[in-house]
Amino acid sequence: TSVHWHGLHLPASHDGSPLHPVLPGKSRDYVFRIPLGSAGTYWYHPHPDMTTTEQVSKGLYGALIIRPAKDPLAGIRERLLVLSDNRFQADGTVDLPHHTTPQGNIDAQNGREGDILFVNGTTMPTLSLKPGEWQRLRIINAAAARVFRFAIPGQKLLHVDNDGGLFERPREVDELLVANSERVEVLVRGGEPGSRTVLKTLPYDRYDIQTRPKDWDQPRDIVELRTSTDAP
Ligand SMILES: [Cu+2]
Repeated sequence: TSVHWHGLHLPASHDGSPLHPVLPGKSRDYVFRIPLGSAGTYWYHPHPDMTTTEQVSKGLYGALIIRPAKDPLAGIRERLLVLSDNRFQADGTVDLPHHTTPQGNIDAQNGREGDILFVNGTTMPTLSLKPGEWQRLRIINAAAARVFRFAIPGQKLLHVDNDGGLFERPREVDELLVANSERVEVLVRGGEPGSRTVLKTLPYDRYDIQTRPKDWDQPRDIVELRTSTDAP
């Protein structure tokens, strides 16, 4: 295997590329200095030749947050959402068909996509906010191939960071396209006491026409945002 530090600027020999595998039974130390100005949301995952999909789909990855000495958004509650998808066989094992099988061939053409969407290893979690409270969502697209198109119906997203670095000023958007491995940070706000909204992903057609999944054009729910009845 190897550990690739996705998005960080560091010496290539310590970036866990397929050229620097750690062989079975061996170990290695990754040594690097993180340059100033790197504050942001990143992730790490294995990157060995040919077996990256298998290792990542079995859960070998995680988030990496680099904090600045002085954060302009300090004081805003933070949430980390690591998004992925996966597919399982009837016995519960991860479905990783060989590329010579029909499904394996589709995976090879489109990129492997799963029908179950995970957030931090669980499905459809609930985040609670206070009425009017802002929260900062650090979102990592750790799916192998899925492209998310985030939207909260009836609400704008305040896009503040992309791939490790706050913008000079926030961008107000109705939806946000986030490709695989991309990281975004958005601010969301609690609504009326007791109200509920859902962060969804809207359809995004990136498929070969012959192998488009049949439900590709359906929006999917990702996270429930529930506003408490507490005082703001
Ligand atoms: Cu990567």
